[in-house]
Amino acid sequence: MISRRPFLKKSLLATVGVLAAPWLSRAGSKTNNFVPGEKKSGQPLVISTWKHGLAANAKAMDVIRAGGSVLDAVEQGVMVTEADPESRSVGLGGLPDRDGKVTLDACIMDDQGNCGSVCFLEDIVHPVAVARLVMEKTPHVMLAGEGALQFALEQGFKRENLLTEKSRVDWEKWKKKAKYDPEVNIENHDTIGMIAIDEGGDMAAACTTSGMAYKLRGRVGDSPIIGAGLFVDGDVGAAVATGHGEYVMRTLGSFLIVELMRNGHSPQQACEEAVSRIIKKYGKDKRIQIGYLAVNLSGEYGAYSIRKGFNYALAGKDENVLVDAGCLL
Ligand code: SD4
Repeated sequence: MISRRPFLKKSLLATVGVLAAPWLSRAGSKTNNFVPGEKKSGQPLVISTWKHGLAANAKAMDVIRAGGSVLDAVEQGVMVTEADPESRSVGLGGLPDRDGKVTLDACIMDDQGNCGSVCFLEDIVHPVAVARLVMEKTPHVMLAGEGALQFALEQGFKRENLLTEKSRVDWEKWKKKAKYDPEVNIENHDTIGMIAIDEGGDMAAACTTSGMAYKLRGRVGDSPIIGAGLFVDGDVGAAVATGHGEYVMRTLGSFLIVELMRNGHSPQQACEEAVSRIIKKYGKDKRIQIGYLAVNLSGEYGAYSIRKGFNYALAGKDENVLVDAGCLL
């Protein structure tokens, strides 16, 4: 059996009874138990960032249990978070930019290398669904701003005001000082990145966010950038990111993790290495937080962040639990 000790040393299992779940033993392995290109997950697994991932995972797992594809699962899973006005960093109710506009970034990718993305999109509750149509109905990967909105409207999406009263009031309060001071470690207040793998080893991932609160107008983060906020390679596995996107973009974090797994790292080791590289390069003194999740073709997974506070939702066939990730600092 794969040893769990390195993982357990650094992380707390947040729910009683989790240790009984056999699929959890696939966490934190320091050995890589997959052969590139060989699919052998055996059992479905859905993993996603932060507490809001619990509801999203539940939906994704319903889709998989009903025989749906992993692509449908991740899309419909993260749409739960996009539609929830209480998730203040995703979709409806997301905190706005400095000018009071909610602007959304999202992407989706399957294990055949197909991917679609939208960024700086306004007035559409489900950017991930638009991203999927970019992937399926256009020869492009990414649409931005006005063009993305135009495409969404052409595809039948409806325009909606995404700035809820709660987010408007918070923005008005913020404007009094107008200090740009991103906080990314607040539960239920961050990007959702999700990876799903089914029994046959098919894999897909999605990522969706309103980005850093009170960002400069026009700012786009890592979340819609294929290779930064998310990456899937059908021969290896997948990774997703959350946190200060500028550092994920500077290090192309998700692509890096997948390449590390290709070269022999376990998902846990790969997440740890990607986090250490950020700290080596950009220093410990900044208030940056990044969290990564990764899954390989065998359904082994890893999670790691720069500092304390990052948690993730993990669902197997019968369980769906919140777990605190290990961290470097
Ligand atoms: C961004 N990565 O726009 C996103 C924000 C986020 O946790 O994930 N916060 O930079």
